[in-house]
Amino acid sequence: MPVVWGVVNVTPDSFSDGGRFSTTDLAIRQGLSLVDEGADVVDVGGESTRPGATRVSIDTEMNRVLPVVVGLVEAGVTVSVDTMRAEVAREAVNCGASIVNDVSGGRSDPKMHAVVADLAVPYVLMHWRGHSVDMNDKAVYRDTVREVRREIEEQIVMATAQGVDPTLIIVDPGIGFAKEAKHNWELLRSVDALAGGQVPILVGASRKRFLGSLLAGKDGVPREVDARDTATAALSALLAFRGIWGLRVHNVRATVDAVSVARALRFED
Ligand code: PMM
Repeated sequence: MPVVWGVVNVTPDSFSDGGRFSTTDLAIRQGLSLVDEGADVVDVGGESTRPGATRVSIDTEMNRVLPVVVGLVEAGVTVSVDTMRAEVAREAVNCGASIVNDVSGGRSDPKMHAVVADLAVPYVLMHWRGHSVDMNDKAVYRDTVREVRREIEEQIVMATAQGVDPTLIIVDPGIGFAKEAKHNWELLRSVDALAGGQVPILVGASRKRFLGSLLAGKDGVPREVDARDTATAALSALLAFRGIWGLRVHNVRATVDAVSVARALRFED
């Protein structure tokens, strides 16, 4: 059954929880409560990747992320650092983070793969086509699954050429990153085909825009962000049933419950 990653965004502007956990104390408390709810990993990020977002400085990102990593690691939590910057990844791992989650798959910072190779920690390599400021313009595919798979494979080749241990790579289809709703659904339908069946696959669909439009009212207005947790949990159950490796979510309790349902249905005991 999948590992469940709980999200802590130490940002004022993330789409799903922006501003709620923007101080160190609040963010640490949120991480601990996600662990209480059953999170296996807490993913700490200091840079919003919502469509249209502009980048923050490396100092701002470090100042947001590192104290939260330290606090959670001290409490015994398994921490992943959600960053596109090699230096932030390095510092976070030095502070005790044990996984690097790079939404750019190494496309944003040319030093990332070499640093991850040096750190020798698990590395989430996500499908990504460009920074948030104009990523929606890059949501153009003729054959979504084939193109995403090919672009992921290219990044895996680059990462391993830099010394990243292939057995430490976790692949992520990058739901919502340079993708419209139909692309997200195509990828979710074929998620097992994305990395040749051998590599662990993490999915981060929680509360994303395509769920808002799926659940739009009769007036066409998308469902608001924090009313998308039931749909997120339904997707968690279905992906767990199909054998996904990991689920990255905001509402951990709902996904842990969903995973329990999938487990009971799939296995007899
Ligand atoms: N999505 C967001 C941020 N980080 N990391 C991974 N591996 N996969 C994702 O889909 C992903 C991510 C988008 O914003 P959020 O933190 O509010 O979910």
